[in-house]
Amino acid sequence: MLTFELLTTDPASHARRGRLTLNHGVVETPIFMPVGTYGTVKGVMPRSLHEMGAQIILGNTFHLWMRPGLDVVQSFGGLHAFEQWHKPILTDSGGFQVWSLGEMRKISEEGVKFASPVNGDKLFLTPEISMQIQTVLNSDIVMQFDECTPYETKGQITTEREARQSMELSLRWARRCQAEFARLQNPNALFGIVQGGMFEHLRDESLQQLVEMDFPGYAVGGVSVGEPKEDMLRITAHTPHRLPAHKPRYLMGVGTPEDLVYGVQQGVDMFDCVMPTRNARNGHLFTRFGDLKIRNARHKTDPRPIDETCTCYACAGSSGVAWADGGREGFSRAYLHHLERCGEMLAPMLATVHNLHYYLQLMTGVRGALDAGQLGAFAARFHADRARGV
Ligand code: PRF
Ligand code: ZN
Repeated sequence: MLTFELLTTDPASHARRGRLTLNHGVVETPIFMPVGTYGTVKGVMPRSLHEMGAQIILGNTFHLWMRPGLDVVQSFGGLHAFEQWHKPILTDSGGFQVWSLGEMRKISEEGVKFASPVNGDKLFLTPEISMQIQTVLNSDIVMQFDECTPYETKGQITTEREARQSMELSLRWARRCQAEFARLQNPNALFGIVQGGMFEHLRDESLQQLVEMDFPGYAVGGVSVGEPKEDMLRITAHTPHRLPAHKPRYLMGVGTPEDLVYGVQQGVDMFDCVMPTRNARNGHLFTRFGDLKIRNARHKTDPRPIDETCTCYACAGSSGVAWADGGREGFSRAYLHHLERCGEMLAPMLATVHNLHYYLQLMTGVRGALDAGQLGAFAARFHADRARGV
C-alpha cells in the first residue's frame, strides 16, 4: 500500500530525505512529479520519462472520466496498462479541475454539479464518485476530493468566513472519501488535503482534523491559486512542517525551480506543476543559469545547446559522443529557434524533455545534497547560478 521511510533530516531547515514505497515501485523524495493530465505527459514517450529518471507521474480523475471514460480504462485493468507507464501514478481528485471551470459549476454539500466541457452533458462529481473513479484508475496515490478555496472571486478576495466554510466542507468531504475508499477496498493510498486559504489558523484547524483522521500522507492545497507571491511563501512556510514527520507531504501545483528549493526547505517531499511542460510548449526553457526564451531572435545563429552543463537528450544527445562527421551530439539553440519559428512538433518535444530533465535533476541534486548534509551550500549555489543568466 504505502510505506514512508525518513532517511535524513536537515538540521538547518525542515528539509527531509525520504523513501516512499508504493504498489508500483519506490519513489525517492524530495521528488518532482511530471503532470500527465489525460494519461500522457504531453509530447513525451513513457520510455523518455523513464530514461530521464521520472519516478512517479500525475493523472487527472476529472479529465480521464470525461475522456476516454471509465469503461475504457477499466477494460485495461487501470491507468498503468492503458498509458503504458509501469511506475507509480498519483491521480488528482477533480477538486482543483472543477475549481478551474469557474462559473460553469455549482457546489453543494453533496458535491459539484457542472456541464461537461466536452459535450455539455450535466454531470455531478462527489467525494464518493471521485473515489470510485480513482479506484478504477488504480493510481498508487489517490487524492481526496476537496474544494480548492479560490484566492479571489470576481476581483473580491476570499474572506476568512468564506475560507472557513470552504475548508470545513473539504474536511467533511475528506471523511466521506475515507469511508468510500475503505468500502471499495482500494489497495492504494489516500492522501488528505489541507485547505484554509491564506489564514494560518484555518490551516492549523484543517491540518489538525486531517491528522486525527490518520491519512497515510498529506497534501497542502489552495496555494498557487493567483495569490501574491508573499502569501504563497507565507503559507508554504507555515504548513508543511506542522504535518506528521513520519508521513509524506505534497505541495500541490507548485512551482518554479526556486519554489521547489524553498518548499524542500519548508519540509515538502513531493511537488507537481505544469510549469516545465506547459512553459516548454511556449518556448520557455529553464536552465541552471536562468530561463531562456527560445523564440528570441538572439538565438538565431547560436550553436550552443540550451544548457552546456545539461545531460538531457535535447542538450547532449543520447550518447554524448561525436558523430562520424565530427559534429557534437545535441541540438543547438539555433536549431531549436528554427523549429519553433516553423511550428515543428519537435520543438515542444525537445523543450519538454529538457525542462523536465532540469526539474528532475534539480531534485536529484537536492537529494544528493541532503544525503551529504550539504543542503545549505547546495541552495546557495543554486541561487547564485540561477541569477547568473544564460
Ligand atoms: N486541490 C486539488 N488539486 C490541486 C490543488 C488543490 O488545492 C492545487 C492548488 N495549487 C493544485 N492542484 N485537489
Ligand atoms: Zn537539456
